[in-house]
Amino acid sequence: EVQVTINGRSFAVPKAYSILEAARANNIFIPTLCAHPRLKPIGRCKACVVDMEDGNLAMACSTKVADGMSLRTDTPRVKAKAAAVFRELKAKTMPAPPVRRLDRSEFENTFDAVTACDVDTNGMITIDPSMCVDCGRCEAACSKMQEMGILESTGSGVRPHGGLRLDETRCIGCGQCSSFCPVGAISEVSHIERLYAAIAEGKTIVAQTAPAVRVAIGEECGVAAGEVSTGKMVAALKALGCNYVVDTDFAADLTIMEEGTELIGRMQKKWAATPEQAEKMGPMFTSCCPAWINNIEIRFPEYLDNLSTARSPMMMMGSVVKTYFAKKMGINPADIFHFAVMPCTAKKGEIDRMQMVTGGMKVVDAVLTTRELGKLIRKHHIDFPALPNQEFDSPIGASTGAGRLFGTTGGVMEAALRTAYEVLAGKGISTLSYTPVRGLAGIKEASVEIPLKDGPTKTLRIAIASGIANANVMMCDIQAGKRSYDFVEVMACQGGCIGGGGQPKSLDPKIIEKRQSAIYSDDERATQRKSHENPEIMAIYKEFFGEPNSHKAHELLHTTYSD
Ligand code: HC1
Ligand code: SF4
Repeated sequence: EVQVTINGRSFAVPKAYSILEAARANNIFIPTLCAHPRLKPIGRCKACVVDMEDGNLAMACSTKVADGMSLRTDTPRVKAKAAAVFRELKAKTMPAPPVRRLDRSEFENTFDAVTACDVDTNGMITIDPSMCVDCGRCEAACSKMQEMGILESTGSGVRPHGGLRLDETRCIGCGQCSSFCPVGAISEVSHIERLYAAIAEGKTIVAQTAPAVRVAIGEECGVAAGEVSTGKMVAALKALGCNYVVDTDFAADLTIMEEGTELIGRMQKKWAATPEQAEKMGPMFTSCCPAWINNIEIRFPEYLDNLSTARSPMMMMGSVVKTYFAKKMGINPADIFHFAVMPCTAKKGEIDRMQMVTGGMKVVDAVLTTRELGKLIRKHHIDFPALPNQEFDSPIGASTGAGRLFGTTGGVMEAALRTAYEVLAGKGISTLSYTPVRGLAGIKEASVEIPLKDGPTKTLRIAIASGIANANVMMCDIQAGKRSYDFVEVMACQGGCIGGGGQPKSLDPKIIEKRQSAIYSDDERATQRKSHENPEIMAIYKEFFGEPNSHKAHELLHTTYSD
């Protein structure tokens, strides 16, 4: 017999044993595929690697034990290697997911055992260290660009800092790590299977598409960067099996009506208050970016009352699809599968927030990123550039230039000003393209003079932050009394949603500028450029909501936050 130490525990085993036999005799799991106790070692699958004391890896099936040998079967690189072997084999041999059966194969059981503990997720992004090549990009995106510091490169695959699981960290789900990963080791949590399942169940499929998707989806399927592909995107979604495609931009216009009314209400109180009281009230923050909401809940909970109560356009659209739209179309809301195509990974978490359950229902059933839609278009061999343009479906498919602007940093502010100024001043803002809020600076500020129609001229102090690092700098300054505003727009990704963590991966250094120019040109092309002029918005208030901020609007279009 010889003495071997496995994972810090010492065992006496026959000297003719392999490491694998020694481990099995002592109930220590080493994943294998080609090895079989009644066959001589084959040594082909290479899933059984173990970490030797000298730093080398050895194959447990074909390495004999030796007296005093010490090894580990539980290190990250060993687990990652086994998971990688099984994933590769599965990809090669079983392109479709194996059907769940009672008599699961040995391969399936071992596959689950080696991969389940390995993949880490918080419902928005997922990390598979076995695919990681340690390039360091995700860590740089998270720690240097976003200044979140969630991830670390360990030399044997990326992991959250401090040995935490992802959902124990302060990750906000922005997904920037996934958009920079060159191998897919960090990716969005896929919702493609949800869509396939709903189609198979015969549900009525309703898609909505975010403002930033139409200026980027082309990059995934053979169209030049900076082109607006709205009509082709709608056509592609119909070709993929959607019964209806409606426009998140319509809901962005709806957001302006709700959030703009809320802002006017807050400002009227602020302007009537003493300067000290007004200062104490602080700014109103926009609430459409879910990674920003996660951030304020985690890091600045004392400002939760300063968040607009308006749900994001995506969630407003969900409520509208399962109430107003379902009724108009004569469809039982329970038979609708409603998914959103978003440039964002955090949106996958937003749909699961308990505050979003409306009438006992989840209003958005799945979120596909722009990248996932690109994958589907390619997988189904849809010739995207050749598709004829198709229109969004009425009565929730019309948008104004203001709604379209939401896709870029500064866009929500610009859209809100177009409407709020007009309501307060009784006449339109002099320039529709309001340049102080345009461009890609991380923090932008302006003071807007508003001659009130029934009183003096008032000043609205506005600011815009894009990129969560800039937002956090701004927040610390606000806390310290170094900055003071009335209305602040925050988007967690640089450039706003056009630079979202679910957007196409690109090596073009000017990619954000190109997408931003596409958004501005889409605004200029619009027949109406102010949210309150959208005829379908006027109709939905007349027929369904009554007034902005009405009781029904509060129930379906507003929310609360978690502290
Ligand atoms: Fe966005 Fe929004 S603009 S958050 O950036 O308010 O994701 O595009 O859909 O909801 O409209 C994202 C984009 C998106 C919402 C809108
Ligand atoms: Fe960091 Fe954002 Fe990735 Fe979370 S999602 S790990 S915050 S880059």
